[in-house]
Amino acid sequence: MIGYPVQRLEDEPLLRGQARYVADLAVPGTVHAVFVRSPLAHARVRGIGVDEAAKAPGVLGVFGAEDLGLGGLDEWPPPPGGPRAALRRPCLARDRVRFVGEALAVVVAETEAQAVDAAELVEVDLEELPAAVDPVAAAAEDAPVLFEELGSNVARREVVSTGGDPLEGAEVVVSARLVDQRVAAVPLEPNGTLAVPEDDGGLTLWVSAQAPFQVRAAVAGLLGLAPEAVRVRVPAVGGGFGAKGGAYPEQVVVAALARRLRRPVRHVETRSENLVAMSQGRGQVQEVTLGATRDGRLVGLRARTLTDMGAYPWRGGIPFRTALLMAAGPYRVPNLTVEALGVLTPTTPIGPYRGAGRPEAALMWERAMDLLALELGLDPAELRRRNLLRPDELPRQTPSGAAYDSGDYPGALEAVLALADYEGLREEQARRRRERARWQLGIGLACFVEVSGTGEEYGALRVTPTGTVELVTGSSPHGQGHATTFAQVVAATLGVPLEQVRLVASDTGLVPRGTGTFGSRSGQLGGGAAKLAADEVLAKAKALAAAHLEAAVEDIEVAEGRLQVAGVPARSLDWAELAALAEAPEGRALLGPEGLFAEADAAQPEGTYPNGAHLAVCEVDLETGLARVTRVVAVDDCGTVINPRVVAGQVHGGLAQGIAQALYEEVRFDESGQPLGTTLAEYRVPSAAELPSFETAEHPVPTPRNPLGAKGVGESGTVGATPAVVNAVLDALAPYGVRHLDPPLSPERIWQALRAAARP
Ligand code: MCN
Repeated sequence: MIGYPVQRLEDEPLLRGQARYVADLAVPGTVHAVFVRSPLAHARVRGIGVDEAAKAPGVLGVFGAEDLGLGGLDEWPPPPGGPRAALRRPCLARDRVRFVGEALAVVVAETEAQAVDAAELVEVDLEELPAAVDPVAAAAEDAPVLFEELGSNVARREVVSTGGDPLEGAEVVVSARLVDQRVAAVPLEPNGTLAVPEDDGGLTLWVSAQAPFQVRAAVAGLLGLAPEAVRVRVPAVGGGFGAKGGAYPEQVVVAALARRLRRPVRHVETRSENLVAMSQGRGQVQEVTLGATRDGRLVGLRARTLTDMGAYPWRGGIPFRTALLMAAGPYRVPNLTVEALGVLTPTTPIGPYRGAGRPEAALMWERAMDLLALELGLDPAELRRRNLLRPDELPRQTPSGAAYDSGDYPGALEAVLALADYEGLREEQARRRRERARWQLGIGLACFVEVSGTGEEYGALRVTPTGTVELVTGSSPHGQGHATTFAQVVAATLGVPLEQVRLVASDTGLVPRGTGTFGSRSGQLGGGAAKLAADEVLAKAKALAAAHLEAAVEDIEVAEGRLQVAGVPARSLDWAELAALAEAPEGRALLGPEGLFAEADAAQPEGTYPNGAHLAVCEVDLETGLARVTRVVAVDDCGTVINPRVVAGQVHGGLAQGIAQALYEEVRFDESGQPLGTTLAEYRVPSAAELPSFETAEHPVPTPRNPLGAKGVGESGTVGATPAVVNAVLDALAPYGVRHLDPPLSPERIWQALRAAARP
């Protein structure tokens, strides 16, 4: 069962259009909320006029911050001194707005159309304040500040260092300034909330989310309710990609409205709303210097990274911290000093977006490595070969606090080179260069290590009277295939068919506790907890079977769908019979009232470190600047693979998003903080037509840190693909004098660079 490419069990309703999302839920009497959002990036709120809106047809109420009296959401993870009250993200802005799209007021009406019309009538009186939109400008000492209490826009500063001058002894040094541009998560389904007041004074909250317990904690906390009084339920989710990982102000407001009005209240974002209100990702400016010996051995890294956190430090601390954690990359780099700044700007808040810090670190390392290879006149693969950590150098503690577990980084590189026919590609490239072909070929490599699966996760297993095995998990799947892969883990232990395992998830009324699905954690931690619980249930069932079949416990073995006395299929019990026995007096005497039930909290404080080597092949048209990706070969190490089909699917999704960042996507603002492009006509998300067929392979080295040996895989595609594609395009352009370009590598950017380089 483990390692078998089982078809996903959860796909049928999704493919048939039968899955229900927040917008599809039909609760009688539901009314609709529409938010009034700031049209300015940075302004003082002088007043909000609601009289006209309140009189509009169908309107039940118009509410501002004062009316609802809600507090704010704390920054996560907190900085060393704990979260700062002054920097909380308000649920509705009170006297200041700090980004275009920040919610200022909310209108509730019987129909959505009425609420939209009435929201137009709300008069917002704002006094525009100066804004430093560019994060580098915002970090300057004389920049206009977003929070007077902070006195500066620099919300975080951390330094990791091995001490001294990291470049001392370097014979060759390369430097670059790189911009890892801001991107949007763009899930097919935007954020949505449906809050239903219950007769007992509690609340059921349907949300499109990745971590229902985080939403419950925030909503209950801000509404002054006991956590149990808020039941958070997650129906089908149309993508989260990290951006649905935390609690949003809008969720708290909708919950407060349902209690205030005693009506079910729904809010679902429009696409344009989503492109300003949902947290965005990346947004890092990197100044990097790499030193090496003349024969290409790394001596040290010095870097200064500036992470745009957007208007509130709310969840921008996650990518900020992870990028720093991964500062040592997959290489043997004896010395490093990295200074990381987290800077507030009057823009949509930054939060975790698939990869959340690791793609930033990988782009920095892999661009710098290619520039170093160019400087040394060494093949990029050879430079990496000389510096990748070997298996015997792991486990390893890095100066930035990462605890690499296991892996064969050079093996993954050799595998990708072989799969791609690296030599053949270089020959083809040389041919096109010789012939001065219009379409030049570029080959890009990215070697990386990333972090996954920190913290803990809950799992419980119960055998029901029919013999169905119910697995309760604290993870909250939204596309990752947990119903399939967790069932494989349980089936592998208990010997039951997959269809006999039922996953219970994403409902705080049915799951006692949980962390959620993000940080590529669920396979190893949710699956790991399922494994621990299944082992315990199996031990209980074996004791029960031994007593009933009058055999020794050691002689009871797992057979297909049953337990039997070793080698004697006639003396066996199926799981329904075992469940009945557990309920009978002898069973109760043996197992206690819990019967065939076990629960576990899988914990993994150090996390695990997936790694891999990705190779991209691009063709670049010298006449138009168009770059197209013709091949992506990805070799990944996610430890023991539970389901190769699911893993390949996860890698495909990540690669698509990584390529999208390399070539197409970018969130841009003008100098006053107005977003340039809040529709999918302007924000360029590629479709399958722009992407090649992916070639993926696993190079697994199990981790010793969990019982499955699994590392994460949900994000690795985004970590490797962006630098691989950027490196490929720049490899094609290298003979034409273009040293570096920041993504997205649009035809215009490439064309301009070619023209500038060609000028004498
Ligand atoms: N798996 C496996 N063998 C392994 C590791 C994982 O078979 N060695 C399986 C797991 O059991 C799980 C899947 O692969 O079914 C992904 O596992 P994992 O890497 O643990 O990631 P999570 O399940 O925790 O998912 C989170 C991850 C993240 S962080 C983002 S962002 C992301 C992603 O998953 N967002 C997604 N994949 C997504 N896929 C979809 N469809 N939609 C999103 O929003």
